[in-house]
Amino acid sequence: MTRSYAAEATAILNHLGVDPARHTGGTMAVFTPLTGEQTASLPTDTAGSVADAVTRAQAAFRDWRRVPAPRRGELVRLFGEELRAAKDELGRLVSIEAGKSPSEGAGEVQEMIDICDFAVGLSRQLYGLTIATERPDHRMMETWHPLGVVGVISAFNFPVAVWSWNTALALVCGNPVIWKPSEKTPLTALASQAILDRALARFGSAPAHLAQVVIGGRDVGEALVDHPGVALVSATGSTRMGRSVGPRVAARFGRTILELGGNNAGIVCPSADLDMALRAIAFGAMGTAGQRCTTMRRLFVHDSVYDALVPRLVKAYASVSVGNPLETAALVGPLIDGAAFDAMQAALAAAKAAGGTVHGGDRVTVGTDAGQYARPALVEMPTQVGPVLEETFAPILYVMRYTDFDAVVEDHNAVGAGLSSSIFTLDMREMEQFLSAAGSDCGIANVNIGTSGAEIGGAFGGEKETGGGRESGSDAWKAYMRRATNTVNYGRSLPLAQGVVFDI
Ligand code: UN1
Repeated sequence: MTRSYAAEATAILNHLGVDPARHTGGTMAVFTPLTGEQTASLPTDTAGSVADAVTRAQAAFRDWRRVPAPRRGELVRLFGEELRAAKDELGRLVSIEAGKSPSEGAGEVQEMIDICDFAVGLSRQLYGLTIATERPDHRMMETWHPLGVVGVISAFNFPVAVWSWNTALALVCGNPVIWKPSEKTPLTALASQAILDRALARFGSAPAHLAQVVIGGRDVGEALVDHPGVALVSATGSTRMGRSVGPRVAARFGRTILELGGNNAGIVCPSADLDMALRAIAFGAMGTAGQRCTTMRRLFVHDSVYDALVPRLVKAYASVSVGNPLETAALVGPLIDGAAFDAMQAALAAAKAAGGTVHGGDRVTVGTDAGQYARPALVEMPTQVGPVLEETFAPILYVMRYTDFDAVVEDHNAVGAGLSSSIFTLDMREMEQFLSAAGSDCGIANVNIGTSGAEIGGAFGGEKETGGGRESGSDAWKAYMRRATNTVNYGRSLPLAQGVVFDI
C-alpha cells in the first residue's frame, strides 16, 4: 500500500487543533512535492476578507502596543516552548509540504525556536540613545515605539522559519501580524498559527487577532501590499515579486523588508582547505535541492587547485543520493513542482549553448510517483554569461576558473543579486580583502563556510536586487518600530537651537 501523505498531513493538523474548515472543501489545491499527491484543498481569502483581517489587527494593535515589552516577550517565550513541544510534528509537515529531509525540516523549526529565544531577550533591550544637546538644561533621547500591523508574505522554501523571524520580532516590538504564506505551503502556516494559538491561550491576556493567516494567491498578497493599514510589508520571494511589491508599498509611504533573489558565489583560493571546501560547497549547492535563497549557485576556483577540487565535486554530484527523503536517507529531495524542473532544464540547455559542460541534471525517477526529482547539476563554464547571471531556483552550480584575485572579486560582484557569499582561503590578506569595503558586495560574506545555513543571531538579508531588507538578529528589530526623537527642556528659559533669536 502506498503511503498517503495527505492522511498524515491531516492527522498532524487535527492533532495541532487546526479547524478542518480551513483546509478542506476549498478551491486551492496543494500537493506534496514528495510524490505529487494532493494533500488538501483550502478555501481562500478575498480582498474583502483581507481588509477585515487588517481592521481586526488594527484593533489588536491599540491594546498590544501598550503592553510592556518584557510582558510581550513572555508570549514569545511561551511560543518557543510550544514550538519545542511540536518540533517533530511541524518538522515532519515541513518535509511533506516542502520536500525537505527530516534533518532540514527539524532544522527549520529549530530556527523558529532560536528566534523566539532571541526575541525574548530582545524584549528587554528595545533601547534608544541619549544624545548630548547643545542647549543648557535640556535632554535629548530617542524612544522606539510599536509600528503597527505587519504583513508577512513568505515563500515555499522556508515555509515557516521566515514567518517566525518576522513574527517573534513583531510581537515583542508591539505589532500584530497578518501572514500570507506561499500558496504552495499553506498547511505548515496553519499548523504554525495553531502552535502560536496555544501560546496565546496560555498567555491569557493578549488581544484577539494578534496573529492571523490569510490564504490565497497573488490577489490576496496584493490586498495586503496595497492596504494603507499595513505599516510594514515583509516579503520573501523572487526579485520579480519584489519589483512589484516595493514600489506599491512605497507609493503609500509604507515600509518594506524585501528578501528577494540570491545568486550566491564561493571563491576557492590556492591555500584553501579543499576537504572542507568540498563539504561546504556540496551542502551549499545541493542541500535543500538548491532551493534556499542562500544556495551556492556560482563557484570560482583558482587555476592551481581546479584539477584537485572540481573532479572530486563532479564525483560527489554523480553519487549524492536523490530521492524521497522521508522514505530513504536521500540527501537531495524533490523540486517543488514541474515548473521548477522545467526551469532547471531550460537553464542547463542555455548553459550548454553558452559553451558549458554539464554534469548531471537529469530526471531521477522515484517510484511510480509524480514527484519532480533531478540529479543536481555541476556546469563547468568558460565565462560568467547567460544563465550564470540569473537565479534559477534549482540545484545548479556553475563552476569557473580564475587566476587573478582582484578580477575574481569583480566577477563575484558582477551579478544583480547580493545576498550571500563565501571565500575559502587560509591567506588572511585574501580573507580580509574579501570582507573589506572593496570585497564582496553581499549582505552576508563568509570565510571557510558555505553561503547557506545562516544563524538567526546575525542580520539576514542582502543588497542590490536582493532588496536591502534585514530580518532576524542584530538590530533588524528596528524595522518593526518607529523611532521618536524627544527633546526635554527642564530649565526655566527657552534657548532656541542653532542660536536663533525670536523674542516676542
Ligand atoms: C531562505 O532561503 O529564504 O541561511 C532563508 C539559510 C537559512 C535561511 C534561508 N538559515 O540558509
